[in-house]
Parts: sequence; structure tokens; C-alpha cells
Amino acid sequence: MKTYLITGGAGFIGSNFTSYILKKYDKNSMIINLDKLTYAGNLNNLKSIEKHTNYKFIKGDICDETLVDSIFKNHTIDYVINFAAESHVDRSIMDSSIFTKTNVLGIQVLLDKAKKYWQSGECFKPNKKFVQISTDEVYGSLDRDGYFREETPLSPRNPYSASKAAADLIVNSYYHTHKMPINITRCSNNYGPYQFPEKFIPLIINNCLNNRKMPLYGDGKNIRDWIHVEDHCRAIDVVLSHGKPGETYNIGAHNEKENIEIAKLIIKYLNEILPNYNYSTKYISPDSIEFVKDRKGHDKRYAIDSSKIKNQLNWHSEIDFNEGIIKTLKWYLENENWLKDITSGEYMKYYNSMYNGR
Ligand code: NAD
Ligand code: TDX
Repeated sequence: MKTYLITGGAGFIGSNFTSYILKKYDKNSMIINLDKLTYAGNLNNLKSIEKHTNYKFIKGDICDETLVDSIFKNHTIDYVINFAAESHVDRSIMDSSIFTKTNVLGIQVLLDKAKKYWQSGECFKPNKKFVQISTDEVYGSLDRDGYFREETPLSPRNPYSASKAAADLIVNSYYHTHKMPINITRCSNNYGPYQFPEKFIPLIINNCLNNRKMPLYGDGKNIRDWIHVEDHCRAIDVVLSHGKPGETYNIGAHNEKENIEIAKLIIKYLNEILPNYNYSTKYISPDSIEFVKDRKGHDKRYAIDSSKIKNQLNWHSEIDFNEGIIKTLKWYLENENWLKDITSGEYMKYYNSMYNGR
């Protein structure tokens, strides 16, 4: 029986991971989900497991030392997996203060409390693990060639990725200084169910369904390397149980695509499947694509070399990109209420301030 402290478990990846672990290990896992429920946190992501006897939700901030201390005091935590973060680059360009607070100060609080309760003399108790969920963005931006490897120097270029890189350095320092059993994972762009529609793929799906244009920043030729969230969750599980303390693992599925390719693919697949659904929109025109003002400092290309986790931990991605996208489109079409709930009110304020007249 392992007790997991999952932070940010009501967000996109954290909720997928929580459900994945409970489904896989069931009564052999106990999950405590600590989440502040920011605009991105949504308890509806966890409806299928909320009544599970081995699941407990705590609303709170990872920066709250008293609260985090009490969680460690009252439970024997085996694993900490930190998903909690401010995660959207565009928001960090508008205002970066909360990014530094949550992503940098928050990790220090979590590390200090884990250290306090896990350390016994000079050593750590056996079988504990602290995994920091980082991102490929910490490596900066690639041109046409090359891949991010674990040894690639950190060179973050926007306030979000800078805060994630700062956290990585702090996490690594706890390994080198205290021998704390940490791992860092750096994954590429995720897609899949429950992703908040400020991110590119759910945003353009939601726009299509609401007869809005698909905004492509700049010339639409920036490249991201996509992975289905389920493949990411499996990789984190493998790192938790088999990752060597102190090591960083890149996670990716070799799906490098220009943003415009993704937009065209989504139009193609939506036009194939929409007639089977009860939506007033039945056809998405290729003219739905609209080029808008570029993101400031827009990173050109991300591409992950994940041979380390493949060779050392025997993980590889399993979900084919085209199949994963179709599955994701169907999920959004079948979960109209989930999408409607989070795209009224505050979301439209954000959307209008970002995109109107862009
Ligand atoms: P998300 O924005 O969907 O979810 C973040 C969650 O953290 C939300 O539930 C939010 O309420 C919670 N949270 C925010 N601040 C908090 C705080 N101070 N205390 C407690 N909870 C707080 O993000 P996501 O896309 O699921 O990303 C999860 C993690 O994975 C992040 O650390 C992100 O940097 C990393 N990551 C994301 C991607 C991606 O493509 N989405 C890729 C690689 C790495
Ligand atoms: O409206 C849009 N139009 C557009 O062209 C949006 C929201 C995005 N884009 C572009 C920008 C990027 O090139 O699409 C690409 C993907 O954008 P995002 O979904 O905002 O992701 P990105 O900036 O690549 O960062 C993501 O991957 C790394 C996650 O948001 C991070 O949390 C993760 O660490």
C-alpha cells in the first residue's frame, strides 16, 4: 500500500494521473489530492473517483507551510508528485507574479516538508520518492534541427518556463545537498481529456464548436512535440517506481507538428465525425483558420529525445497520434457539459482580453 500526495490533482494532467493510479492500483494506493482550485482546477475532472474510499481531496495551496506540514504529520506519505503550477505561457506574459509564487516558492515548501518527515538522521527513509513534473520548455527553443536531451542546458525564454526551470534547480539542489530521493520529468506538450481550453488543442476544438475562428499565432509554423496524457501518466508511474534517485527523465512521443498541421487535422477529423453527433455545427470550413498577432517571444520548436527513459526504464509511448486526436475529439464532443461549465463567465473574459482585436 502506497500513499501518494498528488498536488494539482484537479488540473488536466494531475486528474488524469489520479484516475490512472486509482484504476491501476485500486486498494493498494491511497491518494491525497492537494489543490488550490484556481481557474484551472476542476473537481468535475475527478467525478468518476470522488467517492473512492482510497481518495481524499484537500483544498489548499502548496505555498501554505502549515497546511502542507499537517498533511505530512497526519499521513504517512510515500510519494509526492507535484503537478501544481500555473501552467499557461500566455498568462505568464500578461502577469508573472503568481508563476514565481506557486511554481518556485511552492516547490520549496513541498521539498522542505517532505525532507522534515522523510529524513531520519543523515538518511532518508526507504522507498520514498518526490517527483517534480517539469516541462520540455525549460530547455528553451530549437531551430530546425536537434532534440532536447537531459543534458541540454536550461535556457527558458518566457516567465512560465523560467519559473519551471528555477523549480528544477531547487529540486536538484535537494538531491545534491541532502540526498533527497527526487526525480524530475520533462514532458512535451500533452493533449487529451480534461485539458482546459486556454491551451491550443482544446481552444481550437471549443472555437470550432462555437462557430469561432481558430486563432493561429504568427505564421502557424511553430512546432510542438505532442504526447497523449495517458502515455505521460504511464511514464510518471514508471519513474516513481523505477527512476534512479537524482535523475531527470525526458518524456515524449516523437510527434512534432506545426500548429497549422494540427489545426487542419482537427478540421478534417471533426468534419468526419461531427455528423454522428447532435451538434448544430456539422461542418468546419478550412476558412476557420485565422492568423493572429504572434505570442511575444514565441518559442519556435520543441522536440524531445526520450531515449533515456526508453533505454533505462523500458517506457515507450503507446498511443498513435492520429488515433489519440480522434479519441480526444470524441471525448470533447461527448462531454459538452464539462466544456460548457468552464467556458462561461471568467473564461470568456479571459478569451476576449486575449483574442479580441488581436
Ligand atoms: P493545469 O493548469 O491544468 O493544472 C494545474 C493545477 O494546479 C490546477 O488544478 C490548479 O488548481 C492547481 N494549482 C495551481 N496553483 C496551485 C497552488 N498554489 N497550490 C495547489 N494547487 C495549485 O496544468 P497541467 O497542464 O495539468 O500541468 C500540470 C503540470 O505539468 C504543471 O506543472 C506543468 O508545468 C506540467 N506540464 C504540463 C504540460 C502540458 O502540456 N500541459 C507539459 C509538460 C509539463
Ligand atoms: O490560441 C493559440 N494559438 C496558437 O497558435 C494558442 C493558445 C496557442 N497557439 C500556439 C502556441 C504554441 O506554439 O500553439 C502552440 C501550443 O500552445 P499552448 O497550448 O499554449 O502550449 P505551449 O505554449 O507550447 O506550452 C505547453 O507545453 C508545455 C503547456 O501549456 C505548458 O504547460 C507545458 O509546460
